Amino acid sequence: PQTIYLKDYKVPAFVVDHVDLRFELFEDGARVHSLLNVRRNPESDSTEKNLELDGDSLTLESIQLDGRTLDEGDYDNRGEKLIVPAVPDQFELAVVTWLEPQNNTRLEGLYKSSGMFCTQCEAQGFRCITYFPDRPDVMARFRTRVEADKAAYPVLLSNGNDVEKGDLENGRHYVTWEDPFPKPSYLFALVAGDLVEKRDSFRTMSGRDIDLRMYIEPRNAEKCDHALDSLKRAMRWDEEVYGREYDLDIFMIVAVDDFNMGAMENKGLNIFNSSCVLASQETATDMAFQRIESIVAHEYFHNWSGNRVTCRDWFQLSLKEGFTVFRDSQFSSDMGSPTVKRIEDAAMLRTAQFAEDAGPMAHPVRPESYMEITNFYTLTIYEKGCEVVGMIRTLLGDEMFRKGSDLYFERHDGQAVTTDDFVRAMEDASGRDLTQFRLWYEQAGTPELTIRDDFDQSSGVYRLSISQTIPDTPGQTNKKPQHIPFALGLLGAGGEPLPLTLTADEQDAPKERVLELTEAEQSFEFHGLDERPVPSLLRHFSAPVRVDYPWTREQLTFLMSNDVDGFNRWDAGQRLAIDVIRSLIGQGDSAPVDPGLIAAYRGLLADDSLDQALVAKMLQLPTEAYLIELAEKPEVQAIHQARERVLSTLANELRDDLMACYHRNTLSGVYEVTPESVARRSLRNTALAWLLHVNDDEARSLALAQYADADNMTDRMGALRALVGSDFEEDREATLDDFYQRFQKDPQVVEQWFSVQAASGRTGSLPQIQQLMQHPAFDWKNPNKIRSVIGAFAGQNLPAFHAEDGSGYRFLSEQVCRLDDSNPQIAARLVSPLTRWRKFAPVHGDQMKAALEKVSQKSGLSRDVYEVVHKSLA
Ligand code: DPP
Ligand code: ZN
Repeated sequence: PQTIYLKDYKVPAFVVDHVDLRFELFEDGARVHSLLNVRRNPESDSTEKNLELDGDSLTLESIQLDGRTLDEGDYDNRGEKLIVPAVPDQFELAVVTWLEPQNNTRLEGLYKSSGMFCTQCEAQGFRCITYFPDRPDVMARFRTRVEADKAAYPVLLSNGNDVEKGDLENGRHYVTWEDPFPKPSYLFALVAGDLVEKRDSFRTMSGRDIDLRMYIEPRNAEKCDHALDSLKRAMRWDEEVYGREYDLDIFMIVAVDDFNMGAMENKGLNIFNSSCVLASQETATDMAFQRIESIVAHEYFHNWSGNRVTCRDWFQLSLKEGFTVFRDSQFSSDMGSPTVKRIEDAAMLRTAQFAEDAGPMAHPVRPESYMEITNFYTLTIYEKGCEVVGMIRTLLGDEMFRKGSDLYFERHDGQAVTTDDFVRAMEDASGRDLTQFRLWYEQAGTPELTIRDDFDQSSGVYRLSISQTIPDTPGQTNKKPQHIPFALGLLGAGGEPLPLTLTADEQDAPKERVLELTEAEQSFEFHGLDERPVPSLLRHFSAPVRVDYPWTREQLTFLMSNDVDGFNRWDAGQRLAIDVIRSLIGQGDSAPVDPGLIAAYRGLLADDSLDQALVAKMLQLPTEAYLIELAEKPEVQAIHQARERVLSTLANELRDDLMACYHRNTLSGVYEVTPESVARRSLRNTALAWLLHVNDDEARSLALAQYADADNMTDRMGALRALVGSDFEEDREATLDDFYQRFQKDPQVVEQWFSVQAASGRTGSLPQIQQLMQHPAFDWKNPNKIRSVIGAFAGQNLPAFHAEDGSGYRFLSEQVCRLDDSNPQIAARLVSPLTRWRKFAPVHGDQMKAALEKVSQKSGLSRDVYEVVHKSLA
């Protein structure tokens, strides 16, 4: 496969002003008639005479230029390009292609999902539909006529407004859609199916009434309210916080079961993976409710950050994704608990994005090259990209940041632009120089801050010395220091926040500051202190960096209960637990657990006056994945055992406190997804899980009762998960059976049933996984089923996946090879746990590498998997 470089970017030689599409949909295939209005691009100085179009897996039926049919000798149709030589400066090109959506297992382009037709065109799916300059900087107006059998496909949708409809011969009908906004082909969408429509409406800030429509299969009719409510909240929020109003008269959401990603922001016609949009109290957990709210908002926000202003090329993907993730996390934060949202985002980033940034696929937020763009829909582009936007806001302040985003939207509306254009708008609006800050887009790798301090009693000066380094990553060495906003506070012995006085004569200094790190080594002095303070470093996780500071356990315990920054209270608890777990690695099953940790957790459990949402987060022990990420040459079983030792000790020692916590947080009344009730359910279910982890008999009865009586999925799943984590084998099996019987008709719940088993050590051994894959509900063609069994096993059931006989690795490589032929995009995601073989101790690493080599030897390997495997072995 070929590598594509950012430095080779050229503006397109031709532009397309208008696209007229006609889809004839049949059971054995689809015929696509496309009519393109093409003209030479005045902004290009290219003298290129030939028109180059992209095409993938298409059968070309005919091609006409200005009405003249071209013969095979008149054009060149090789591989993934169709070249029409010596075209005029302006012309019409009519192309007819034939495709087989019913056999499309890649789920890119036009395909079928439970009987309906749907599309996925980002990043390069449109070329699987017709020949087209399939690149985001070619923006055209689309008119789309969809024709299909009326009984089987009563609903026919595409982007924009429906402008015409009618009946055809042979029981067929058609609807024509027109999208007034020029858009790149990746935002094209089409849906045809037997769907139920749910309607709602929204009045915009300028008083326009927007028709909101959700299309679902009839069995899902009762699972739309949450998405529609979330959508309305997002629409209102984007008006209030960013001044962005919706621009079409209709906004549509469609749910499909077979989908490679979470959702897609097609103009006016968002298509969602069912698992990211459908919810009811009985079938979706609190986490799912929150995830749906944020994904619905994310896709909606793309209408401005992505669609109205789009990307010039795919190297700029974070322009829309980083910014839109930032916007959706601000939104979630405003809808719920800001501290909890920050904790969740930071935990994910530190566990998974830091790992990516330290691995063979590490790449900058704006990559320089790729082989297969779908491999770059990564945590770095999305989550680190979001952090980068967040740091700009921290540096500029809220008001300037809003001015910057207004300028960005105004200046670039209708354009395809770069991350640099985004930064420039922020600079121009605020007057700040972000030259050095741009390195965040250019350099891969996670900056590491080493922080040391000293206190001079006689002068009352406390000095912090901070040095930053950025590790080498593939293709990048000797990196320059980055511009890092570093928020901090200092605490006195009684826990009181102290003023941060930077010069001896400063009056009324603030109690929190954002220091700006720009050099490899810097130091800061704080004056007027009577005693050595306890530093609260990198508050709110103000930059995506690692911090090395020699905290003592006493300091961490102190910060856990005294810091005014909720995020750092949580972080101190995590660091304390990590320190204790690490010290137990390899120490056997009777090594004592630091009583300080037990006391700290007891304090958390007992204090009902604390923000319960924060307590719920603080009670979660650091995950195995994060402990592995932090370790050098980790041995997974040893880490697992040390963590288990701490978990069991806490559960045994705190038994009565956990019981009290369980009962105190039993809710009565109607189910609602507020931060308070989510926290209470989370606390209660954590307490239950811990108690069952040590096979507490009373907890077992509580779990069985909770399972049977639950009126919502969070509690039902909480009880099931706790039983699955216990040694009560009969209860576990009986409850799993009951759960399946109850919900077998609901694919989204069956996926949860798969993953709770695949992720657990007691139900997810390799033979059990293989058995789950034989289950009638498992489906090789459905990405959600693959993720919920194979993905959950390799990503969450770490002791089983990392079994020292290498069986987990071999299993994964076999599944990747099998999937590579049918769905390369999912195969390339699935292989990722193996790619970090260099990080692990040889007991793991050697066999992980062997498993990767096995994949690399498969014949006809897809470009997607090839890129990941070869970069990992390089
Ligand atoms: N652009 C899509 C998104 O919203 C891709 N999944 O992230
Ligand atoms: Zn997105």
